[in-house]
Amino acid sequence: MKLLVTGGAGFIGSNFIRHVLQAHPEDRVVNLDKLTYAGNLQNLADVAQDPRYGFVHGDIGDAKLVRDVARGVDAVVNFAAASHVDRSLIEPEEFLKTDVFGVYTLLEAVRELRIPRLLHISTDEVYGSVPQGSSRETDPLRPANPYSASKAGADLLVGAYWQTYRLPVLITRSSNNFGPCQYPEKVVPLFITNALDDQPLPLYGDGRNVRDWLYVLDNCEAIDLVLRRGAEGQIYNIGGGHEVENIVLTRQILRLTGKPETLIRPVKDRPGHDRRYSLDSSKVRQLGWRPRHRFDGALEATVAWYRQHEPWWRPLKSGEFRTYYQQQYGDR
Ligand code: NAD
Ligand code: TDX
Repeated sequence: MKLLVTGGAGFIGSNFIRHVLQAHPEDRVVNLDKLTYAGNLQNLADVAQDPRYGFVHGDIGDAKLVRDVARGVDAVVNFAAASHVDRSLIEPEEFLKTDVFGVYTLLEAVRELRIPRLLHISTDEVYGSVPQGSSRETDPLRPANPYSASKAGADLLVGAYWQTYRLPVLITRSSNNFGPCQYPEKVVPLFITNALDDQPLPLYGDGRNVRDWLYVLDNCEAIDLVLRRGAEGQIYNIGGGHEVENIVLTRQILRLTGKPETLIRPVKDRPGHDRRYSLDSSKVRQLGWRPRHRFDGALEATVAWYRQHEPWWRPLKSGEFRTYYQQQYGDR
């Protein structure tokens, strides 16, 4: 297959490109990425010279460029997004531009060029907070922040292109990912790198919000399966099946980094903070997927990765990032 992967220089996209090149020696991948603060070509340094891989710098909202790079591919896999909830509370515009309008631009290119498949990567956040039970693909969307509302908008648009034009689209909605190359603004790498630096771990609210954790390599396998075996017009939930309160996760990170619980700093809650996400993944399991990594081992491997890759994350921890956090919550 010849794939156009968009947003492939970010966390999940870069892990996915590496997975595809390893698992499918006959495949070729073009990576179109805007290289926002979250995009990092170092994530793909090990495949940069692979003749099956190519990189194009650009925006998924650039209709002409998208048509140029998409021409002749067998499938588009879209990871490109503004992806951090806290940033969407302060600067929603970028989220609407990329996560909604960018997806529209991709849909139009796929329609015009008659590309055989578009897999759009979405999120469990579109279902909103789930007090009990687990979300199924047919459940209503109740997004509660500008990030999840933008992602929900794109999902509805993708669904509309299926209904209206029978465009060959698929969607995956995964739960919270963790693993190598995740930008240290998301809770797992933020808390690991803060702990390694003996810095406080800012735990929002009462620390009892629940997330369902999925190791990024398991997500990549599921996405790959849906890409090759999924049915057109369908949505597939991909949940890790490991639901924990943030305080439990935080203590586990402190144990793995060998740091004291006195580093935990309760701070003001995130506005509109969804209490719990939970996915029913039986549909993707019926395709033959299940997570291969146990949570404890995967978190340990993730901590080891950040220990061993300080030159990767150290430059990302200075300047803009701290200002951003402080801008929002101050020191408390
Ligand atoms: P990320 O922020 O690490 O990476 C996003 C990538 O997209 C970056 O490389 C960035 O440069 C690129 N990008 C941003 N705007 C672009 C644009 N306009 N044109 C081209 N490239 C652009 O994000 P991630 O965590 O890897 O998430 C990837 C996808 O998975 C997103 O769609 C996100 O909504 C979804 N998702 C993430 C998680 C998670 O836990 N991280 C969970 C569920 C779903
Ligand atoms: O400093 C923090 N303190 C804290 O308590 C941060 C950054 C987060 N948290 C809490 C908020 C959440 O309950 O930890 C939990 C996880 O937060 P994030 O890492 O920001 O992830 P979340 O908001 O759950 O969204 C993530 O999962 C779904 C990704 O960022 C999205 O891209 C994905 O769609």
